[in-house]
Amino acid sequence: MNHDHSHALFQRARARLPGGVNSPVRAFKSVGGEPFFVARADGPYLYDVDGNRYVDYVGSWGPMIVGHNHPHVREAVQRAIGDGLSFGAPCAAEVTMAETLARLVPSCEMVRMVNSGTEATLSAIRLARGATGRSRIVKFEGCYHGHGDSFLVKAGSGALTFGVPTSPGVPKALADLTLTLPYNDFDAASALFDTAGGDIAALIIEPVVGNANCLPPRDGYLRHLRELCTRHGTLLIFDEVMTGFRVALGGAQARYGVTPDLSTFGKIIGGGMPVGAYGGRRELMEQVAPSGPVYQAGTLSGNPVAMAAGLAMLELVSEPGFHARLEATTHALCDGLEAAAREAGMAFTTTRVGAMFGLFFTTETIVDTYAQAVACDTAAFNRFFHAMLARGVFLAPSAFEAGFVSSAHDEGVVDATLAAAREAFRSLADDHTG
Ligand code: KE4
Repeated sequence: MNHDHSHALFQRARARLPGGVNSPVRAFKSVGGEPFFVARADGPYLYDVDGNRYVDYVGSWGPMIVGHNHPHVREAVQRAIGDGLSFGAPCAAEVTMAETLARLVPSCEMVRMVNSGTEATLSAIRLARGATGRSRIVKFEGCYHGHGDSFLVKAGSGALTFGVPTSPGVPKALADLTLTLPYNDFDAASALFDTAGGDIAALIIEPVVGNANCLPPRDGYLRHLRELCTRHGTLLIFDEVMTGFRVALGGAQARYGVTPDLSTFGKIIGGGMPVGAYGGRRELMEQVAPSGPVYQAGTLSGNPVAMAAGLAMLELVSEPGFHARLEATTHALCDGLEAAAREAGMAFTTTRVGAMFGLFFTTETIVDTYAQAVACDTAAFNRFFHAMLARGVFLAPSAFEAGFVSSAHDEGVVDATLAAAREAFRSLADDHTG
């Protein structure tokens, strides 16, 4: 594959953008090499500036669940653009979005639109602290909730990838208010609440972890956290920025039957445009300005073009059987990858929840803890990443990210992916045997 134009662009980018990117995980720092620059995207494919085509399993990190450039989304945006880009005043589309989210996620009687997942989670935490009068929060090692100061403590995603789970610049006084727990550890959660439960404003969790690779919750774990929070007056926050509308139409809370007090969203609800949201019970949300004292605002919140994109995508994901078909695609992909690895004699396994999945180079058959994820052979993953990229398949450029399928990933696309994987695993095995 030729990458001359991407290389030239990356040289220019590094002169004016930190690391040459506008978001760290795009830089390929953990997998090595240089990122390709995208010229356009369509269906399951990305096309780079050198004319190379890739099957895309990143999907803009989750939003592109109906594939790129879907006509229903594109036409909705084109219509909205014709009426103007931004008003700074209420418009009907943001009311329709709020009503749609409340209908699809019944725990969200009210919502507030923001412009990113980060804004959604930091706003939800501020609301929880304001509503409870408490300051401490609990998060989980390896979970990533955006780059808000309170969350950059043992964080996942890029923070974990680059080995800086607790970022410089976060005052110790603030970091000390963030308590961390190991994911899927029932006893550790009980012990923490026994000692500090009365001081904890909120527990925020990715109900399915997607930022330390993909780690599903153990049976009963989310319910255990729900019971602990209820008992101690702590607000349970499901960060569904990634899982929302992906692991089920109603998100992880619908899939696992556990109702949080607050939920955060992003990605899919923007249809590819910058959107986030947080929501919950009316008596909580009415404490947000201007109906209540907890301040939060945003120039472009509820932007009419972004609302049009998100509403069009939510219409598509609401079609009967959408998530069942996507889950079947995920299983076909992951079963095929495991079979290809076995044929090549590689120690490899996968996790899959709805339309998201995780790839692990490990002898473990079940991976559902942060410790297991970080113990995997990341060097092998990095070699696999490049072996697949060279064969036209773009996986998440980090061993600590989840993968995503879309409704555009049809049987032919999955078969082509698995053909590339059989070659890639064989090349790894050949390298391994020297
Ligand atoms: P944004 O601020 O990036 O829109 O959302 C932050 C966020 C919050 N919560 C969860 C569960 C998330 O996964 C994210 C962002 N996800 C990463 C992917 N691991 C975004 C990719 C990036 O940082 O470039």
